Amino acid sequence: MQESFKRFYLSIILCLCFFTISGCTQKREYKLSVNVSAETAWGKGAARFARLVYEKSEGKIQIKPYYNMVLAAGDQMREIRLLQSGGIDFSLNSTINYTPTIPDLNVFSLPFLFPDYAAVDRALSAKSGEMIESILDDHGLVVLGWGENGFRELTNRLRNVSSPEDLEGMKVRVCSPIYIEIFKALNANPTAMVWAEALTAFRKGVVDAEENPVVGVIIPYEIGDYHKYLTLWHYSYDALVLSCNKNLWETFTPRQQNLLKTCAKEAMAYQKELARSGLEDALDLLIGEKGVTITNLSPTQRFAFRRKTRPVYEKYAEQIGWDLVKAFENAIQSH
Ligand code: X2X
Repeated sequence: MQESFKRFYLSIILCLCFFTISGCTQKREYKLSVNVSAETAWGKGAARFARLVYEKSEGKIQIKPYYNMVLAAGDQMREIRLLQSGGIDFSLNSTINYTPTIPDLNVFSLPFLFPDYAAVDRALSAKSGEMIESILDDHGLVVLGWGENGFRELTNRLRNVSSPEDLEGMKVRVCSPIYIEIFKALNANPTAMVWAEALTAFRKGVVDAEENPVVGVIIPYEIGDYHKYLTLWHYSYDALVLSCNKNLWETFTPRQQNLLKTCAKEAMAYQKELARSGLEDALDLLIGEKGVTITNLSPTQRFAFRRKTRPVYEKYAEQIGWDLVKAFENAIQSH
């Protein structure tokens, strides 16, 4: 009698194990979280990734993008927690939004670190890129590819900004602590809010200024309707990381992992191309249709901002660790 009970319980346990394991690998649909709308380059990159995976896996791996941060109830700074815990399977998010959880990612946002896109590409394909991927891995995330929101430029509704003095007292919406410190160093009045909240704040004129990439965000969200001044200052770069929860990653076969990485690379190359092209057209549209005044800073003008924000750079480099920061600086200078 006791023996048959034992066997009965054993078979139940085996069945549960079987269903749990097969349940993990045969999930009907995986969730991919995105902070912004489907119409942005960022959103289109996510859709391309999902479609490529579906096609190349012959419908076996289905990934559904969820836009506008709905999976994290609009809280872009906390999405990473859900990704780490498995509440979300994949995410295409800005590294900025992960910095409260992984402060090392602030390296991308250091003021005036990257001079241009070529420098970004060098940094991500060098040892610095590997170092960042291993940091993300230590936090339970597997990097599948790098996309790009772009260089963050300044828009405002009050006046032309070409020197730090012009920013004095200006109420600027930002999204993460390093940006609060940068704008404080410039004597502005920064305030942090998530993107959905920020859009209402621009509409109502509750804040005077914001900073975001032109093609990536300013155009699709029609910021030119509220802010008639744009300063091209390239003060901070915004990378997007396409990542997967590590426990989930381990349920995929090596072949599937390979397929996911290949699709991610292809989708992110497309996404970057969208984000990088079209700047000239975007600026023409802002000037012609929205009546925006554009200021392109000269190297001397840019240097005035750079000098004032240098203490923030050094403070954050200390926190991040100079070995990581130096690895980025070396890759950027290596040409
Ligand atoms: O919140 C922002 O400014 C945005 C949309 O660029 C990010 O998600 C970092």
